[in-house]
Amino acid sequence: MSLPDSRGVFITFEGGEGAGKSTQVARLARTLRARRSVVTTREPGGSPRAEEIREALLAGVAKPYGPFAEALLFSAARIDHLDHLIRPALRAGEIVLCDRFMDSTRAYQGAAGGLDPDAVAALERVVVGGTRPDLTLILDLAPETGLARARARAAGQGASAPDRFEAEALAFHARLRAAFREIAEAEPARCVLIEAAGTAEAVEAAVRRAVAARLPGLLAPDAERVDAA
Ligand code: T5A
Repeated sequence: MSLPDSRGVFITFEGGEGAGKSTQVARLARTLRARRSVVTTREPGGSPRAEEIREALLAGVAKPYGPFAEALLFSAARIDHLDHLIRPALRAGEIVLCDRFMDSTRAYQGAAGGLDPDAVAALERVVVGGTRPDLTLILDLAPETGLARARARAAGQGASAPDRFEAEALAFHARLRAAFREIAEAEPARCVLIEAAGTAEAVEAAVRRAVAARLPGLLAPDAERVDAA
């Protein structure tokens, strides 16, 4: 369900570490910008105050307090992000492409972190309310591959240590993948599972197909083709 006064379109990208979400947000934004005004954003973060909370979360500041405290901090960031960026952009009729959103809390703090699903659902109800994504693209990839991609990128950027969640054991990442797949299965009207093991171009083509099929007003069917750029 979208905001009652929303004229925009809200698309979220989800998946495990290094699945290619940021890459695909940028590629879809480039395609859509030819037609409509697009805002790209991310969670945690997306607004100045939420970006401050992001730093603390990824540094592991909340980890000792457990998954409920972490979920509360992700929620605090989400409230600010929704109020200051997402809802205003949707009201202005823009397309909002968001790298992670509420499904990451379900998967990371809930399914993989062990937080009671009722607590996750209650938080979602009060924090997200009616601002549900119109479409969620879940990039599905073996965690070993995603973590290797994330590590290679970090090495290229001179970063040495993995962040709070990259540092979790492989079993945690396997639970994450299963959780995202379950979300896609449980909410087929909102979610599309995208096979993310192929090249960035192949994944982009799958993303375009999903957008053209689910939101036909945004992308003409022939826009599924990825231009050789
Ligand atoms: N979190 C977040 C929670 O626990 N709860 C929550 O509620 C929320 C919102 C955010 C962390 O916070 C957690 C989840 C995360 O652990 P982050 O740094 O934003 O931290 O982490 P990620 O969202 O996982 O972002 P990553 O950048 O690690 O992954 P992406 O965006 O999925 O991947 P991307 O596009 O940056 O690609 C990674 C590398 O692979 C290459 C790219 O060039 C890049 O080098 N690549 C490919 N290589 C081969 N083939 C392809 N198809 C490729 N696509 C991209």
